[in-house]
Amino acid sequence: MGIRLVLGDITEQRVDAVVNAANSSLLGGGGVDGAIHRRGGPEILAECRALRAGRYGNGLPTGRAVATTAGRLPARWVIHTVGPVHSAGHDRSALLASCYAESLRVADELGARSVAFPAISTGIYGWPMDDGARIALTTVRNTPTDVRDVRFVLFDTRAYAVFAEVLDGLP
Ligand code: AR6
Repeated sequence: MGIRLVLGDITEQRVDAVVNAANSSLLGGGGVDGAIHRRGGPEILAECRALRAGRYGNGLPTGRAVATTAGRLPARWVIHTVGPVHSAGHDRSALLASCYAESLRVADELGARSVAFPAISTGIYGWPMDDGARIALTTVRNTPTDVRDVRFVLFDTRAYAVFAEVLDGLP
């Protein structure tokens, strides 16, 4: 599997699946989530509402992932996952790792071969970028998957630089 870093906007990626840094309501929010629903249009939200009416009546648990189609985005699917809110007192790293592993598992179920990830939890959920990058890159590198092309889409040059440094240091 190839891992690439891209500076840009996740909603513009021409990949099979883009991953959304959602919240457990699945009903939208700010950041990546807001951008995906804004650019993707109302079909995505309609599918999210159907998931809430069915399988995820209590919301999507933190660390889990579920797919919808991608509306007007260039991607075919959106894989929604819920990152943990960063906490200084509790180590929630396993939940953040689970977001990446579960998203790849869902991508495999869909038959997706290319997936774009944002830096989950590093915005509104407050995760430090360097630790978020380490968890993201090591989890993706170590998760068995049929996905051939994983792209991390970083929104600014600082995030890009942090991911590049961590990727360079991986064994
Ligand atoms: N493309 C790529 N990266 C982006 C984009 C974009 N269009 N927009 C922001 N980022 P965040 P979280 C970066 O806050 O921390 C929402 O309200 C951003 O700079 O989107 O997991 C949800 O509904 C940061 O580095 O996600 C949840 O309530 C990273 O993407 C909550 O925010 C993630 O930032 C989730 O918070």
